[in-house]
Amino acid sequence: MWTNHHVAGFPHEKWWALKKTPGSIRSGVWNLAVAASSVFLLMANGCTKQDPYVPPDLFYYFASYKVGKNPTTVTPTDVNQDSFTDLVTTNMGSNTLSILLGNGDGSFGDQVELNVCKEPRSLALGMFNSDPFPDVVLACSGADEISVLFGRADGKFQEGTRYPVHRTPIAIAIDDLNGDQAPDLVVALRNDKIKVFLGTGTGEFTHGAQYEYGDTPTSVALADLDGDGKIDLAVTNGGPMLNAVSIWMGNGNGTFRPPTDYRTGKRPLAVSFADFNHDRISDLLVINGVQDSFTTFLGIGNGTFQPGRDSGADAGPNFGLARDFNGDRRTDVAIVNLQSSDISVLFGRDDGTFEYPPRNYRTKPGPFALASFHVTTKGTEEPGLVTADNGNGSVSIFLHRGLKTSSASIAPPP
Ligand SMILES: [Ca+2]
Ligand SMILES: [Ca+2]
Ligand SMILES: [Ca+2]
Ligand SMILES: [Ca+2]
Repeated sequence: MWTNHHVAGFPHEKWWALKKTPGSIRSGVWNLAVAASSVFLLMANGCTKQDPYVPPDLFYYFASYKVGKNPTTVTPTDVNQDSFTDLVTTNMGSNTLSILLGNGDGSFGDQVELNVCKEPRSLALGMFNSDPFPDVVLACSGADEISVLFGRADGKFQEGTRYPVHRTPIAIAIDDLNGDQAPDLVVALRNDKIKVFLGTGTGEFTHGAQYEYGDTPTSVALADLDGDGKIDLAVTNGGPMLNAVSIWMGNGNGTFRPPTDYRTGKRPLAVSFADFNHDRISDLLVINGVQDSFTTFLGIGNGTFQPGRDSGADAGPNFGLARDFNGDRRTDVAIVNLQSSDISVLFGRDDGTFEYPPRNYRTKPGPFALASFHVTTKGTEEPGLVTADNGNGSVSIFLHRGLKTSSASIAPPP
């Protein structure tokens, strides 16, 4: 059992202990990675000496903004359609959403805090009705329901219908599962169930299939993995019986075929899709909450995956995302580490492995979730990062220094 509140008291010494005693058992993944990169350097260099790998320093801390208590997610979107990116957080400890309207320069206005359902644990955005304002659906883990909110022109949300689920919804994802252009929902319930809701296109949902499977689902993601036009599903099962990511192939009508499990690290908490090896086939990024690792799975293209490869993060990784941060066209990852209170940025090698060491950025206490965002929705400037600081009731903005600087700093010597 674990909850999302117990983050403030985690020791910060863990990372230092790891550095001082590199032989400790907990740093196994790290040591492997260090050993592997040393071998790589030896092989690459022959007899010549080369400086150890230094990860580029791409981001800088910009500002923090107050939100509700114990934020668990942060989602960039343009709430009021003014072309500046805004932020929405779910605050489990205060049963609220916080909406921060963007100023278009990386700064945000003060939060507007809205009372919502009990313990909003996660959020998905979609266009549920016919107006141009993004709508929200919440997995309300304290109320055994999902709650729909409709976006409005003033940047607030109007409460829609709540739908009961049985029970403890923990994660939610949106896509059109049955091809009728109306967004549908997949909800992971902590008591080993996956529940589908089908959208009507007018903002309402009907109850769809429910599957009993797995062990303590923790996250869901939707994408078409085999290119048949039917949306497929990935679910992390964080319970000790499974420690796996389950892949469910979609039938295109709101139902899924029985899943295939792929072994992850211990207690997988978050799954997302990325392309780590540049072959245009979806790969998986899974963040593991125990033993400080994350796992990448390279996709084969038919909805199946190669066995996962573990890489090390800092202490207590909780959530991650994949992007090309340094502009070398290789997909990198950024991970928030709940216990060590930092972001780790790891630079990809185009094969699902990463350069070591990562570049770490200190955050406020207990960073729980992370998103990348553009300051405006139309601009082409470099993405910033935003963390939901669970232990601090804030979001924090990290801005990108810009690719010109970073590519100069990583250019080989003449
Ligand atoms: Ca649909
Ligand atoms: Ca498919
Ligand atoms: Ca790929
Ligand atoms: Ca890259």
